[in-house]
Amino acid sequence: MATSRSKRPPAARPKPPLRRILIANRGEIALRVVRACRDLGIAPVMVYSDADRDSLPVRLADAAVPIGPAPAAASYLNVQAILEAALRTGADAIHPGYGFLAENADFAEAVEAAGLTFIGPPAAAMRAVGDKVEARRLMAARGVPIIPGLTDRAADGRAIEAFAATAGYPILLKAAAGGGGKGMRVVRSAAELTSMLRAARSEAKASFGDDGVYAEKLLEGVRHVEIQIVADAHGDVVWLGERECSLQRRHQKLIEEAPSLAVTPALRAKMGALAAEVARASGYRNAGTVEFLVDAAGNPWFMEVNARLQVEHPVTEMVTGFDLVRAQIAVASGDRLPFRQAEVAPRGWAIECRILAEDPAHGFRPHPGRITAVRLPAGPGVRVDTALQAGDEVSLHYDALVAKLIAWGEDRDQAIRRMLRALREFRIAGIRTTIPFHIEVLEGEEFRGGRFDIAWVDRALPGLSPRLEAPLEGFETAAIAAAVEAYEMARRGAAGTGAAGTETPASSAWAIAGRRAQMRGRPPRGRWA
Ligand code: MV4
Repeated sequence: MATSRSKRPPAARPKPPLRRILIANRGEIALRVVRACRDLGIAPVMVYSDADRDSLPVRLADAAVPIGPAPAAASYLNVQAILEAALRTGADAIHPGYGFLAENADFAEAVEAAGLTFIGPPAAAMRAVGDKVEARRLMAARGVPIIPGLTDRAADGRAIEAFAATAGYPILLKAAAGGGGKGMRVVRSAAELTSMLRAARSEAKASFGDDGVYAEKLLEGVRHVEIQIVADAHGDVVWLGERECSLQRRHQKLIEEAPSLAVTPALRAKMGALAAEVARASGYRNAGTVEFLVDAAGNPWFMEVNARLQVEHPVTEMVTGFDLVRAQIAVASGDRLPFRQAEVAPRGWAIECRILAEDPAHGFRPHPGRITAVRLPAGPGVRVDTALQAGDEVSLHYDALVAKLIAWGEDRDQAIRRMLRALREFRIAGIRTTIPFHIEVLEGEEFRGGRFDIAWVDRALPGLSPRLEAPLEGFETAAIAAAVEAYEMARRGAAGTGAAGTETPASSAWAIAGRRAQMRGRPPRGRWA
């Protein structure tokens, strides 16, 4: 798809370059933006909650302003405190990261009203894609294939029943104001419709303050494939290829890769052109993602637009070589995009594993705690996006994402090998993480053969779980060694060998552990060391 300059808006007023950017976020994404600012000679300013005072992005920023207690509602969602911090520190722009206020059109508007630049899409574009029913109508009118279904909010069950009568069950009820899976209900027969509609409406109301619901045909055996786009204020839209995001659990993505095994060059060109059309139709600017479901026949179906930089943006950066945060800052400053469509030539393969503070051996239950030590992987083709430091507390106040591990290779096999190497080097002591899950998946035939869809993780987990038990922590190994030792000595003592308890035989568990540790020049720490 050629870059279109046909409907170029009036030349944007030249803006002065940005000198100070306030980062309204925390953790790895805040650090990612701090680093982009440094690379551009821009001063990063952080805001932080009481829980993040000693965090790495706060330490590395030029200035940092406390904005409230740990709960996000009182800090990272506190619009007034964030705007005041920006004005007080002389920032001229705000980068929202992802989550928190990133897709809040009222926040984007408030930032601009305060005379600051919002580094993200215009509020109007956010609103145009934020209502799923409006977005479906808009995209259908532009020839973008939408999933078969209603293009109006259902007033009652009748319109949905009429749709199901032609399309057939199962259907999927979705929240009009929704996204991300909240308020969704599968309906498998007419008999279920009334109760499912009631449930979808109340969940939509609770999640979005809007009980509007509509229906689509349920697509099964599909993959989630999304296209990265960047649009500037001069009418240019560039698409940067796809990301395969099917490996997820309860709408939390776990592994992403670029490119997707399910996308041929022809499908890529088609989806890229569709994504650029979605951007133009909604008046989009800045970085964004157009999500599609791709069915088994290779047809793309528009799902929704994510009006933000996404967690998984590094895989696109690794294969394209472009810095997406730099591109965001450039277009927010009014500059032209730093790359043209003809310069986008993805190379190799990139995979991202999301390292979460969750225990995959026990249903991915949250595993907060104090980080006692971190050993980061590195080496050829390995990137780690994390703000984690020894001493940090991983709390339940925020997202469970503690690190993103990204591996690049000339081909998918090399990327997988490098990822496995890096996963095995990685140590985060003090909490359980999803690292063992990633190792199991990447070693498996199904992932290697590309045989997965959006339901794969849920199907595969029962088979993976027994192999996910975390190796023992050092102190656990020591405790077991002590117990075995006590038992052996008691047994020898009872047998009348004499010296039990007064010396440590060379063959004792403690002695063996101690000698192994000496060989490595440090105290015994067990398998996790
Ligand atoms: C669907 C679908 C199947 N058919 N729509 C999930 C979140 C939101 N973005 C829409 N989602 C889905 N919409 C139709 N008509 C399946 C999903 C879906 C899904 C999509 C992508 C990645 C993971 C998913 C997990 C469950 C359901």
